[in-house]
Amino acid sequence: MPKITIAQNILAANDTIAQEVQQSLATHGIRTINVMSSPGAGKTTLLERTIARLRGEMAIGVIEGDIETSADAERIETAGAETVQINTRGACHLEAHMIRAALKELDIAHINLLFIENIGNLVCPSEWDLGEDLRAVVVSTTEGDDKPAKYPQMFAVSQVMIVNKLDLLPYVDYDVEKVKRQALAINPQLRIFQVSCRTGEGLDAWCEWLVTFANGKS
Ligand SMILES: Nc1nc2c(ncn2[C@@H]2O[C@H](COP(=O)(O)OP(=O)(O)OP(=O)(O)O)[C@@H](O)[C@H]2O)c(=O)[nH]1
Ligand SMILES: [Mg+2]
Ligand SMILES: [Zn+2]
Repeated sequence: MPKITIAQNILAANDTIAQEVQQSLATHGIRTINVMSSPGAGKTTLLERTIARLRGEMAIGVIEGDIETSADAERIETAGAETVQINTRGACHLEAHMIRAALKELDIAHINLLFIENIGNLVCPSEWDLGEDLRAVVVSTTEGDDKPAKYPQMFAVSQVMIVNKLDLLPYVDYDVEKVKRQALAINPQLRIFQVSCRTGEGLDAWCEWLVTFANGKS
């Protein structure tokens, strides 16, 4: 049907640009993570905490995707990483051509590790290849423990899952083991981190793994 054909053409065009982005990142020795989640799971907070811990060890760049505002990019710059804001003006996911444009604004000769914070949305960001090396999905204890089962595609295409807001477990009905079981049933290779960006719990393990990832070892 025409609609489906158009959608496939758009995705195919996206994949071609994503390959170009991937090549350019690889040429510069940059390792890239596409960070996805529902709105408010804690992507920006996780990046702020991560930058604070790792900025002495490596040069981190961030491409911030938001529908509107540059609030998240301002938070990231304050944390100490070079940042480019993309405002999609309505689009609910990032596309590879946006990343290609954003890379022109970054000092890519000096960046080791690049984060792309995608639009808060558990659905269509999973369909758009951005040329990244790895996809990470953040879930949090305030959003219900049925998300992997209800949004399986996001967990199928990710290599890493971060369960955030562990500090709120006493106040919410959230079974971390159930979430892990659901996610691993969809994707047995998923690497899982359990953190609280509020207390710092679990962030050492996450940052240690990031260092090996940035060095191309995982
Ligand atoms: N209690 C608690 N709150 C947290 C934690 N991590 C983030 N938050 C709070 O959750 C809210 C949303 O965090 P953000 O980091 O802005 O979430 P986001 O995923 O970047 O949101 P969008 O960019 O809008 O999709 C903020 O009020 C954070 O302070 C945590 O570990 N514990
Ligand atoms: Mg954010
Ligand atoms: Zn979308």
